[in-house]
Amino acid sequence: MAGALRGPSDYAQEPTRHPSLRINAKEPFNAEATRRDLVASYITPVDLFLKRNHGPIPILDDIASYYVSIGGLVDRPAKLTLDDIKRLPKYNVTATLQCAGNRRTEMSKSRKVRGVGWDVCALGNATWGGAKLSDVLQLIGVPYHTEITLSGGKHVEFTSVDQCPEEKGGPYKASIPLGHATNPAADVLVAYEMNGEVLKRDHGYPLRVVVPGVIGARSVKWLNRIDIIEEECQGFFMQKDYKMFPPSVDWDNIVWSTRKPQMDYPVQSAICSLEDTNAIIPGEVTVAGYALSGGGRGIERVEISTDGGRTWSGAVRYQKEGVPYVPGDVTSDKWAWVLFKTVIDVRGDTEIIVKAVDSGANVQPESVDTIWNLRGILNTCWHRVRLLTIHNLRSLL
Ligand SMILES: Nc1nc2c(c(=O)[nH]1)N[C@H]1C(S)=C(S)[C@@H](COP(=O)(O)O)O[C@H]1N2
Ligand SMILES: [Mo]
Repeated sequence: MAGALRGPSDYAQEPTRHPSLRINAKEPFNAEATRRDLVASYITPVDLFLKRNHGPIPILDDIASYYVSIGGLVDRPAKLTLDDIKRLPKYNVTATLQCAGNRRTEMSKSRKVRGVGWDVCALGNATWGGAKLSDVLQLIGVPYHTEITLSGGKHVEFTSVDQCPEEKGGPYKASIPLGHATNPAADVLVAYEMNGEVLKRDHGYPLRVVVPGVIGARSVKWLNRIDIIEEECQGFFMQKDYKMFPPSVDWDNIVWSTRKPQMDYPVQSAICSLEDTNAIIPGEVTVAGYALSGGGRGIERVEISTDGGRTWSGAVRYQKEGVPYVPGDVTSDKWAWVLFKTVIDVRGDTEIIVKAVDSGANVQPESVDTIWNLRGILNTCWHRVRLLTIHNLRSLL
């Protein structure tokens, strides 16, 4: 079966999806939760979790003959079945997966960008169950904390089975540095569970990679191969996509090779209890949403402004009920978002702004123009929503 493993070439056998999802593209299927659904719980239900695809969803249900081939620059190439992976120590890692295209629609309003439009919900927070990639690689003779192998391997490439137009019908691929892959503390998983259930087809059944703290594009679903390679993966999604260019670069002057593939995501936050524009009755308004950063950095502060950013007040951050959130503490989920909440008193028309500060003291940029890029990735500018008061509504009720 492996080697010849290939997903379908059309969309005749897609899984069923939750009706409340906001669909941004049907084929390939790209959908996000509504804002309120997304922050209703710390752990995102699988049904409401971001679905981000570049081709039809593979069907790999012949588990008896399924295996992952591990090869490239290694002394002991191997074929690992699902059971082989499950025999390794199992870890449950709560990590937020965020697509680099999150908030692209908003960036496109400043100046047009190319790519699937996303509101602020192209992410989700799940507890992933699986083996550590560092243990999988150790099994085939690559020790922990290896930056380079004797045969010159410096990157770990993940290859899927889906047919992506960008790869001319070939599979989705990505790589991460070998030092990252072999660092047990980086918690990179070869996952077979999501929120305690068998991984769903939409999310990579039977096996996917989860690279915590890194843009979603590197967490390859429907894993077919793992290869130790010399240079980073040359696939489309590493070399011709998911790179951050400055606003001066456009389609007529882009030189893709001048940038590295994006890995960590920067600090981000968004308000999810309100839409972009809201009609409200003057009084108390709940401002709630999420904040997260990449690279395992925690969230130091989440702040709200109602005067255009002149003054800010802190919002309460939380992950688990009854446990105070302390960034960097063992009680906190290092790779996961924090939710925030605050109540403000609104008298008249108001713009509410949120921004977060991570534990590296990184802040979100004020304006989208300074980070505009032609692919519309990593829109992390201050998130703003507008409240328009309906002054007379109360007397009508
Ligand atoms: N095989 C494969 N893996 C993939 C993709 C894909 O299209 N094919 N999309 C990537 C992108 S861009 C993102 S953001 C995440 C989304 O994962 P999810 O659909 O489980 O939320 O998967 C990544 N892994
Ligand atoms: Mo993505």
